[in-house]
Amino acid sequence: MNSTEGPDFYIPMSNATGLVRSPHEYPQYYLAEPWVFSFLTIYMFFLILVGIPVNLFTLCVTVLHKNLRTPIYYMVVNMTMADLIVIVVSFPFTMHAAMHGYFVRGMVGCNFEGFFTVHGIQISLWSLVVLSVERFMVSCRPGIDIRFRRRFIVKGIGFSWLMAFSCSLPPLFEWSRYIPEGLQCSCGVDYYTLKPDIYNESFINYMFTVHFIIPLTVISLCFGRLLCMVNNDAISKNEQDASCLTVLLILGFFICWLPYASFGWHIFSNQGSAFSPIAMTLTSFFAKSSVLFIPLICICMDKQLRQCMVITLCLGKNPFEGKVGDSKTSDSSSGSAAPA
Ligand SMILES: *C/C=C(C)/C=C\C=C(C)\C=C\C1=C(C)CCCC1(C)C
Ligand SMILES: *[C@@H]1O[C@H](CO)[C@@H](O)[C@H](O)[C@H]1NC(C)=O
Ligand SMILES: *[C@@H]1O[C@H](CO)[C@@H](O)[C@H](O)[C@H]1NC(C)=O
Repeated sequence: MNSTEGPDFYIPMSNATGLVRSPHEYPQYYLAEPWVFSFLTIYMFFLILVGIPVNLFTLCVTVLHKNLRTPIYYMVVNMTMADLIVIVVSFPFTMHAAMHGYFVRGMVGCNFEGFFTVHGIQISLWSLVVLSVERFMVSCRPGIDIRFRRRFIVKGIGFSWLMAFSCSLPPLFEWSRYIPEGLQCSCGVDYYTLKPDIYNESFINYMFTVHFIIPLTVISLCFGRLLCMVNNDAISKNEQDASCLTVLLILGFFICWLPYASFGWHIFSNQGSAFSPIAMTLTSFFAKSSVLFIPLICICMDKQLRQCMVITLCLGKNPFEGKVGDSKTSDSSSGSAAPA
């Protein structure tokens, strides 16, 4: 046996030594040294501390500037909102658990943490799908009506929430389940057991097909077209920049999530084999850093958004003097929206 199973946990360590304890009741310091848990606590604290202001600032600037009312920035609003939900609602649970070395809040906390993490991340993933399709349409018909594109994106936002719910809700209703993973201080879905009574196998297959392979395929089909739009002088500079930003957001997302997704799939398809709990936790906590990459990519790579940020930070005065078309929209009220 490579593992110890309980009714609501699966620990990747044999209980031959008699050390293994339920992660809902006892610290898991036999899985890793206490300093590893301290490190995870500090890391989560860092993500919360940086993630909230950076996402909030990006969200406020994007909402406040009228010249940012183009489809891609609608999606930026949707994705930063999803990030904020994950950071504010689910990260404090993870940090608290890492601080104590086990899931202090029991199954309720685990469900809460798992649900909001999966939900938020799925919103970002499906937003990127909708965005890729929208970019693809623009590349086919550059003159396409902006009102049509806006309606498409608004429907796409609704679609992203719907798809996210269809991935995050089932484990709460006994189609699979949320379960502590790795060092037992964060929760993911159950890759570890087949559990026929909760149809676990079918859920994991469904999740990886519908919520990973299909979005990945759609994005890949559009990706070549997106790359062609970057630096293509046949289309307007703004559309080139939007495609460039989309490409970077897609790369950021998959860099964050591919290690975790492949590890999860590996565990699922090799039921019962030994794996390192620390490696599992590393990929999962690395994936959590994806809440930072959307605003950071926007700030570092998108000139238009960065200029609007500077205007907001300068309390509405435009230091570029006319380089950004619509500076009237950034009156003094937008300055007060910037966090101190
Ligand atoms: C820290 C908590 C984590 C990483 C919780 C769980 C995450 C999942 C069950 C993720 C599933 C997936 C998503 C959201 C998007 C990429 C593919 C995926 C199926 C691995
Ligand atoms: C592991 O073994 C010890 C000693 O036999 C026992 O007290 C403990 O409950 C076991 N752990 C689990 C999770 O079953
Ligand atoms: C334990 O893990 C090893 C290596 O991953 C594997 O070969 C073995 O079959 C596993 N044992 C059980 C009982 O699954």
